Amino acid sequence: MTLSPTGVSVKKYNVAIMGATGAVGNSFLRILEERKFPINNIRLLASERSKGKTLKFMGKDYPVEILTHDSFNGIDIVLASAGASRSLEFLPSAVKAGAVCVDNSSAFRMDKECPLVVPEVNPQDIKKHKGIIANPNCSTIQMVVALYPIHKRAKIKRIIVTTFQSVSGAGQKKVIELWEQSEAFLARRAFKPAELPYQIAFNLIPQIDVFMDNDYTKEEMKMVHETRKIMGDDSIQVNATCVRVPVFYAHSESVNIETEKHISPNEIRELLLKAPGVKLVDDPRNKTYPMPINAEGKDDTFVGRIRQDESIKNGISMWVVADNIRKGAALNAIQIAELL
Ligand code: NAP
Ligand code: 3JM
Repeated sequence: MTLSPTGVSVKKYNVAIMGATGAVGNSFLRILEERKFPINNIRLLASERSKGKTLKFMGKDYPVEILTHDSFNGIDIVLASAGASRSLEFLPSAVKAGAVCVDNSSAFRMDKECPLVVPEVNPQDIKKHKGIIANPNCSTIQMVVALYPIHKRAKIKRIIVTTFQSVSGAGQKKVIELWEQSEAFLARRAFKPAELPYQIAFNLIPQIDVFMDNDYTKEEMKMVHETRKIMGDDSIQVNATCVRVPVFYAHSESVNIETEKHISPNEIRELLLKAPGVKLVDDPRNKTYPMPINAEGKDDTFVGRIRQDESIKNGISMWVVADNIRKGAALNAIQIAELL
C-alpha cells in the first residue's frame, strides 16, 4: 500500500507479462507506464529465445525470464500474450498460484467459465470470472465498441463486415517483413515471403488464421462468436471477411448493419459522439474520415463514412478504424485489469 496524492491508500500489484518481448508485450509495458498502473513488482516472461535479454520499464532494466509453471509465485495479475497454446498450458498454473489472468489469446474466449470483456460494452461480466478473463480478438473489439450504442438503441439483426488488418496483428516479425519486402520490391530485388504465407508488400491476402470446415477462416468465425458473447445476444447474425493488408499498424473495417428499428445516420452520429471509447471523424464534404495512419498509437476507436444503406429498409454502412495493438489488445486488457 502507498498513499496517492489525495491521501487515499492505493494497493500495488505484482504483475507478470507472458510474452513480454512481443508486439503486444511491448505495448503492455508502455501502457502500464502511461497509465501509472499501481505496480509493486513486474516479472517479464518469454521463451528460451529471449534468454539474457532485458527490457526497460519505468526507466529501469528488467531481465526477461523463461516462462515455466513456477513463474507465478507471488503474482497477483497475469497479462498474457504469448499465443493460444502457451495460455492453455500455463494459465491454469497461474490461477492455481492465486493470480487473476487477462488473456489476449483465443484459448479461453468461448469457454463458459471465462468472461469475454470489452469494458465499454460488458464490464459487468468481469465479476463472473474464476481466474481467467479473456480479451477478445482485435477486429471484434473495435467493431463492438462502435456498434454497441447502436445495438442498444435500434437492435442490430445482422452485421456484414470486411476487415483490412495490418501486419502488426500477426506479430512483431511481420512488421519487419512488410518493411523488408517493400524495400526489396521497390529496389526490384527478388525476395521470398518468410513469415507470411505470400508476398504482402503491394498485395492483399484474404486469409487470416486457418480455414475451417465451412470455408471461413478461424479469424472470421472469431468475429461471429465473440460478437454474440460480448453483446449478450445470440440472435445477431455476423458475416465476416478478414483480409491482411500492407499497413503497419491499425485495423480498418467496412461495417454494414441491418437494424430492427429505424435509425438515421444523424442519430447514429449523435449516439457515437457520446459513446465511451469512440471518436467520430465523419465530415465527407471536407474529405474527413478515419484512416489507419491517424489511429496508430491512439486509444480511441474512430468511426466515419456513416451512411444509409439504400439497398435495404433499415441498413447503415460505416468505416471503423483502431490501433490493433492498443485498443485491439494491450489497452483493452489493461482496462480490464484496472476494473478488477
Ligand atoms: P509476437 O510479437 O510474435 O510475440 C510473441 C510473444 O510470445 C513473444 O514475447 C515470445 O517470446 C512469446 N512466446 C512465444 N512462444 C513462447 C513460448 N514457448 N514460451 C514463452 N513465450 C513464448 O506476437 P504478438 O503480436 O505480441 O502476439 C502475441 C499473442 O497475443 C498472439 O499469439 C495472440 O494470442 C495474442 N494477440 C491477441 C490479439 C488480440 O486481438 N487480442 C492481437 C494480437 C495478438 P520470444 O520473444 O522469446 O519468442
Ligand atoms: C491474434 O495459435 C496461436 O497462438 C494464434 C495466435 C494469435 C491469435 C490467437 O488465436 O490467440 C495471433 C494473433 C490472435 C487472436 O487474437 O485471436
